[in-house]
Amino acid sequence: SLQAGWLGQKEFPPSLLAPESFNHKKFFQISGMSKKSSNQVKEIFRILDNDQSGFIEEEELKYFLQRFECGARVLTTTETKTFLAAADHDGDGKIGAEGMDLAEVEGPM
Ligand SMILES: [Ca+2]
Repeated sequence: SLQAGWLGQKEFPPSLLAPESFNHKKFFQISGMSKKSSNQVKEIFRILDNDQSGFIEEEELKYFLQRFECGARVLTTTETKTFLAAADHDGDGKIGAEGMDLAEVEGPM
């Protein structure tokens, strides 16, 4: 799995990890993920796509934080749905397109 260090973090600030506090835009900003190359974003996508279906489904997305930090909590249903809705541009209920959806999550606050 990925580690916080992979994103240039020693550890994530508690504000990102507290229940119901997850904000994908803040996460992408603080983690530096928005500055990663498209190849790096694809690597993240492959790891998040645990069953290699080519899509990140809701069931996989809720483990988002755990992919970066061992022992991190799972996202709540609300957080997962909000994140998914932001990244799911074609409305099929999952994140696809080789992670490009994921890269485009970053946008105006
Ligand atoms: Ca999948």
